[in-house]
Amino acid sequence: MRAYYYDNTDLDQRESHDSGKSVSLEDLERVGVLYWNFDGADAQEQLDKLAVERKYKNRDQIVVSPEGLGEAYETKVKSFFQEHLHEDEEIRFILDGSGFFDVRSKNDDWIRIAVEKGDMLILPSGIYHRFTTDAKNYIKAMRLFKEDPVWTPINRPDADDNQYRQSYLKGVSA
Ligand code: KMT
Ligand code: NI
Repeated sequence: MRAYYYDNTDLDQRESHDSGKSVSLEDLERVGVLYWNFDGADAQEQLDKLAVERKYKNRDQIVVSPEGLGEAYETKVKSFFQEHLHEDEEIRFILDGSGFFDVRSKNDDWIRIAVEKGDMLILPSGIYHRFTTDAKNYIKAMRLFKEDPVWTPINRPDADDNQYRQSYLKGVSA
């Protein structure tokens, strides 16, 4: 994992867009984003332990690639990249491949989080974010959730008055 400020050029979303300005784990924590790296022989065990601690009872797997999604691939990639939030955490464990999660900083700039195999990422409910594959066009991820999966994205600015947005903003300004 590497996190950095997005460079805001007009290049394709799948390019790295690395401004050269790094973002630390502490900076990520300040906006409510949690990160772990689970690798080695006990990666699965580490993941299962976290899932128990945080009460993530359900999980599934998704492959985002032209092979995995067929003709829907380009449309899916575009829709994942629409700025949105959820009323639940977005919890992803990267099983293979790579991609980019972008989250908004406190100053409303984009922070790009480049993820690869072994990366475990939790985005808090109420944070504006988006996702894209990178130029390799392949990522396989486990999606975890507490109860039944609810993937409903609420796009910006429709979610500005949402109660989860409001409590997220209170939490990060505290
Ligand atoms: C999401 O919600 O943006 C996704 O699930 C993207 C694929 S997971 C790497
Ligand atoms: Ni999302």
